Formats: sequence, structure tokens, C-alpha cells
Amino acid sequence: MVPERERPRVFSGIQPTGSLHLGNYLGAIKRWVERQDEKESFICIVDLHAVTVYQEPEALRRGTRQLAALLLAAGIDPARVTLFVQSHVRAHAEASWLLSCITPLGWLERMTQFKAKAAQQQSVLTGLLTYPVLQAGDILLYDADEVPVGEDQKQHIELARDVAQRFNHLYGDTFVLPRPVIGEAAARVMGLDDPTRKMSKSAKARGHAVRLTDSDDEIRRAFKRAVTDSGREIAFSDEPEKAGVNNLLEIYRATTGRSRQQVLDDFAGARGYGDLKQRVAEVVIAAIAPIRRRYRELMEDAAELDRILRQGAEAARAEAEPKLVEVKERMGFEVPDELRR
Ligand code: ATP
Ligand code: LTN
Repeated sequence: MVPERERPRVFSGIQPTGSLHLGNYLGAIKRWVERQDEKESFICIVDLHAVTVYQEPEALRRGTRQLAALLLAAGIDPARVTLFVQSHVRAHAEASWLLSCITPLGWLERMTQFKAKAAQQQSVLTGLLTYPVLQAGDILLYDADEVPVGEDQKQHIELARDVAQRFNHLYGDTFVLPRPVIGEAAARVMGLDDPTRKMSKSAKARGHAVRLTDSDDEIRRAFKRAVTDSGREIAFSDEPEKAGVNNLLEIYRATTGRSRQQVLDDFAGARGYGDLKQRVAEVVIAAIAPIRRRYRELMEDAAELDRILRQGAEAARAEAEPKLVEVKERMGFEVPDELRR
């Protein structure tokens, strides 16, 4: 049955595939932190998604712990949010298989992320194609209403909704229909080296991203080198040639939480782009430096990190396992007692 809940449920995920950047922070994590009291939230480190592209085992292990520490450092509070690692909860992999059996191939072949990532590989792995089905399972197992993500994930959340609808139609009302919740500011932070491409963990070019673990000087340097244009006008704009300046203003707006007009007022007396870049760098440093410091402390305390992740996995299983039993029963599987809680 689809439950009625007082507090809407939020679910979101992030891959342990490299250092977090400003796009991940402004587009997703900062908003998860800001809303952790309003909603009942589940935040998942999606290691099963990460292996859709080969991960060196030691790097995956390290990346998973680093990501957990960074999320905590950024303000995710394990007393208020269920923070857990996807592979610690077996129901995710199992839900993915069941849902793949009701998902038309054509829906997956149409996904723009699949098309873009597949184009970069010589041999395309099956998991890269079925990635959004695993993601649908993540969300649907927790009856999540809202999925706060960056703009790039909108299509995947809509697919999860379509899969839920199809399941409900075939087997009766089982899943809540989720919707993407995309921030108004910084929904798509662009690369500093190329403001026509989204800032991404997997892009390795120097000066592309600002990482949450970068030093103050590295951040200053990255902004100093940021690509702009040959003009002087500091304004929000959709024009492709103004994409660099627009990106800097968006970063400033999302970091400070100020309105477009306030941002323009702040820069009314600015002396050209050099001044703009420097001031954007300073607000970003003010936001990131404390995260970097807390991250270092958390990485020192392995036992505490283990405790938090164990507690998160236990709380997640308590939700996901009964839901999976319900799904299997609806589909006609015999569910033995030992698989029930
Ligand atoms: P990759 O480039 O390796 O695919 P990624 O940088 O996109 O990784 P994810 O783990 O896929 O990172 O995304 C985590 C969250 O960050 C998602 O909600 C995603 O929408 C958001 N996000 C990622 N990049 C940006 C960006 N440039 N601007 C805004 N939000 C972003
Ligand atoms: N595909 C997402 C990560 C992700 C996710 C999820 C996001 C996996 N499962 C469930 C929201 C809800 C990404 O790459 N950002």
C-alpha cells in the first residue's frame, strides 16, 4: 500500500567516484543540509552505481569513506538523516532486478546520460544501461516523494516515476510516485575551464572544477583562471558567450543565498572581471574552508565513521526490506518467513 505520511520523504544519492566539487555541493548537498529538519531524509552513497564504470577496488573503498566523511563535514547530521552506503542494504540490488523486468529497453536507451557516457567507452557495459533502474529501486524502496538533485538527474527521476506507475498499474498500488526537486540557483554549475560543460567529477582537465578539499590558494587560482569573455558587463545572461560570467554569478548567488538583484547590487561597483572572480573566490572559500577542516578531523576517527554508517544501514534496512517483501508478494513470489522482519 502507498502510505500517507505527515512529513514528506526525501531520498537522494551520490556516487563515491572522486572528489566532490562545487556543483555537487551547490546543486545537491547544500540543499540536503538546509532541508534536513523539514523532511524525513535518506542520503545514500551509491557505490553500486559507481561500478557501472570500472573502479579500482582500493579507490572505491577509499572513495566511499571519504565521501561519507565529506557529507558529514558539509553538515549532514546522522541524528536527523539516514546516511548509508547502498551496498550495505541488499534490497537495492534485488529491487533493481525485479524492476528491470518491467522496464522497456527503449526507455533506457533514450537516457541522455547513458548516450553521453556510452559514447566515451569502447565497450559499453550492461550496468551503464540499467543504471537508472537501480536508481529507481533506490527511490521507490523508501516511498520517497521528493528527490533533490541537480538538473542532470531530472530525466532519471522521471523514469523512476514511470517505472513506479507501470508497477502500480500491473500489480496494484505499491509505490509512491517520486518527483525531482531541482534548486532554483546553481542547478547546473558549469566547468570553470569551459562554461558550456557541466562541472563533473569525471572531467580531469586542470582548472575545470573547484573541489571541496582544495586549499584556499587552489580555489583562488581556479577562479582566477576561469574562462569569461572579452567584454566588461557583469550580468546574468543566457547568451552562450556570457556563459562564463553567468556561471560565476550563479555560483556567488547559490553560495551566499542572495537574490539576483542583490547579487547585481553587490557587483555594481566592481572593477571588471578580475574583481568579480576574486570576490566569488572569497565567498566560496568562506563556505568551503570549514568543511575541509571538519573533513580532516572526521577522517582521523575511523571507528566513529564506521559506527555512523552501520547505524545508517540498519535504519535503511528497516525501511527497504519490508518494502521489498511487499513488492515480491505483489509479483507472486513465495516469501519465506526468514526473509521477513
Ligand atoms: P560524474 O561526473 O562522475 O557523473 P557528478 O559530478 O555528476 O559525477 P554525481 O555523484 O553523479 O556527480 O552527482 C551527485 C549530485 O550532484 C547529483 O544530485 C547531481 O545532480 C549533482 N550535480 C553533479 N554535477 C552538478 C553540477 N555541475 N551542477 C549542479 N549539480 C550537480
Ligand atoms: N544517478 C545519481 C545518483 C543516484 C541517485 C539515486 C540520486 C543514485 N541513486 C537516487 C537520487 C536518487 C547521480 O549520478 N547523481
